[in-house]
Amino acid sequence: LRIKSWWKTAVIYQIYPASFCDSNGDGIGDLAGIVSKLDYIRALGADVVWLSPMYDSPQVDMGYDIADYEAVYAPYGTLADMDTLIREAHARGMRVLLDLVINHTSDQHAWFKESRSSKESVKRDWYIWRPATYDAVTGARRPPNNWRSFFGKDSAWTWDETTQEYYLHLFAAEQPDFNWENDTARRALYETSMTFWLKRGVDGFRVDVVNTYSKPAGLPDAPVTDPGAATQPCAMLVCNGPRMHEFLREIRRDILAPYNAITVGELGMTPDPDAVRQYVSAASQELDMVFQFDVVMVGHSLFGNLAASNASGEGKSEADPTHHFALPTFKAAVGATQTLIAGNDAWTTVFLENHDQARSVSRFANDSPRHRVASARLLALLQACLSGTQYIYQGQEIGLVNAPADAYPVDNYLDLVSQRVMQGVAAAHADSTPEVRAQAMARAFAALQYAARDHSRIPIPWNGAAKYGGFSEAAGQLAKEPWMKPHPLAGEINVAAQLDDPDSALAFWRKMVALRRAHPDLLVYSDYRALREADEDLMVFVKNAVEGDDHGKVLVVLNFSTDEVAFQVPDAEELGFADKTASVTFASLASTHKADAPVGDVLAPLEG
Ligand code: TEU
Ligand code: CA
Repeated sequence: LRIKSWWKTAVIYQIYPASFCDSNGDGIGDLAGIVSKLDYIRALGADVVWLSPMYDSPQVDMGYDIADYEAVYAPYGTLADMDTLIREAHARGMRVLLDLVINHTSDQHAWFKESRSSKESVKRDWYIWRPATYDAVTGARRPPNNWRSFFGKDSAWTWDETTQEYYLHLFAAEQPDFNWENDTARRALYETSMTFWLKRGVDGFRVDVVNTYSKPAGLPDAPVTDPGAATQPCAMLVCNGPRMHEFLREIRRDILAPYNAITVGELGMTPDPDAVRQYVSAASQELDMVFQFDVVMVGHSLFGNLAASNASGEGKSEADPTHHFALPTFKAAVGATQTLIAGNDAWTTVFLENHDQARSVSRFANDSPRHRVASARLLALLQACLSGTQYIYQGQEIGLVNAPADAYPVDNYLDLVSQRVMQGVAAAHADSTPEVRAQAMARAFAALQYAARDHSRIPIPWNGAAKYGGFSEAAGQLAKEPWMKPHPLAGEINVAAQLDDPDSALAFWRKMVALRRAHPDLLVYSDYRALREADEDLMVFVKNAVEGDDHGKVLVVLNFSTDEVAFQVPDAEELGFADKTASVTFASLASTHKADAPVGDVLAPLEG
């Protein structure tokens, strides 16, 4: 039997503050803009909002570099605006999650400034400082170990002139890693990042890189996978360190439990399902749910390889940037996350997008003008029928696609990861012929067009007829240009155009959310069983309710190809009915590729 909780059937809508809605026309989204759209989010059927970081920050990594946990980034608003947002959400029966970024702070945080000021500083040990090592032959100064930052190919250590030591940063140099081994530091971090906000009424947190706080003892070198390179990928070594579970239990017991606050952890680099379970089984008393990376990593290797491709530009085959994976790979990844729930009390999430991922229609389906609405519907139906807590990322509900290459040049990409990819390829080809260099740059740009984080960060087009796609609609003609160039397709894909269109992606998403709410036992808490796993066109699965009023099965058939595909309806045995001779009644079966497919037909519980 499944343990039931409000947050398991919740639908959580992620907001990226800079790009959601600009209320005052300065070109940057803000908290007042979010409040003005709460009714829109509620009408979609979502009952929780998760805000990406809105804290004071120099914005080197769009707020994932926090300078003050207890202050709001001024362009977004004030603490009073946050209080209003929390109150207005609660007044609508909605809950609010904040982003908890505690692996690192900004280098502009007062604690780090104090830590780097002197080796004698009382906060020196709040970050991870180590002396240099020296090359035995040349005597050259080298970092304490060979770890490579997750952002690019450079060392995870930066030399500090003032105190003549290196500090560790798994991400950008402006994001120094916090020293979780120091008890005083850890408690101070809990107070400022969590308790401060719990007292103000937030309902929980999305926990950034939730498995990197505890570092391996002695900070050993990472295994050499890239001979010749000075630094090495260290992800498998630094993730899931020895004290991780202890820290998460401590947070839950001492900080979150008194407020009944919930958590969803961002759990990358943890492919082993047993390792995942340790974080999310109810018995562990750590996190309530996690984002697994299985699905969003599908087709991502072109981008990943480029980011790490060597000086001669070698890497995996990048010949065809339009075809990145076969459907069975995607289906297997979905299946891997679904089985987490089966047979025990762990829980997972359902998501295809977030602020680190390009748009799902472009990545997993077909974003051509002819097929993109059908693709958005297809992916909405898929997600509505998966077990776990459903997340929708802003703009996903209107079927936004990646910015097309011809209308969105490389200069429009502002994310530091994208810029590092382009700089890395340029540097690697500094001595290549112009022709080879141009080819490499074109290939890198194709990778950005497919997988860059920028696509999901483009300002939301609220109204295709208004200036800048209506991102700053409230300010009208006085609005400044948004911080990122508007979406080139804002005229065609925008909220206003979909609000009253029953065939739109938005209308379909609303129906899917309602459907999921109407059938929690069948869709949210049910067991997943894949059929026809090798089929390259169709995704076919059965959901089995394990209990409840709508005890039964549902067969889900999704056509990912652009053609009509003949489908042989499974018999009772393939559907998994105990009585193999049972006669199966199909209430209906419809293709989401047909824009006129009535939703009532899309889901038809089967009684055996
Ligand atoms: O992301 C962690 C993470 O794994 C990403 O760096 C991911 O590998 C990358 O985006 C793929 O291109 C979290 C946040 O979600 C991300 O926005 C931050 O940049 C990062 O942590 C550092 O805080
Ligand atoms: Ca603004």
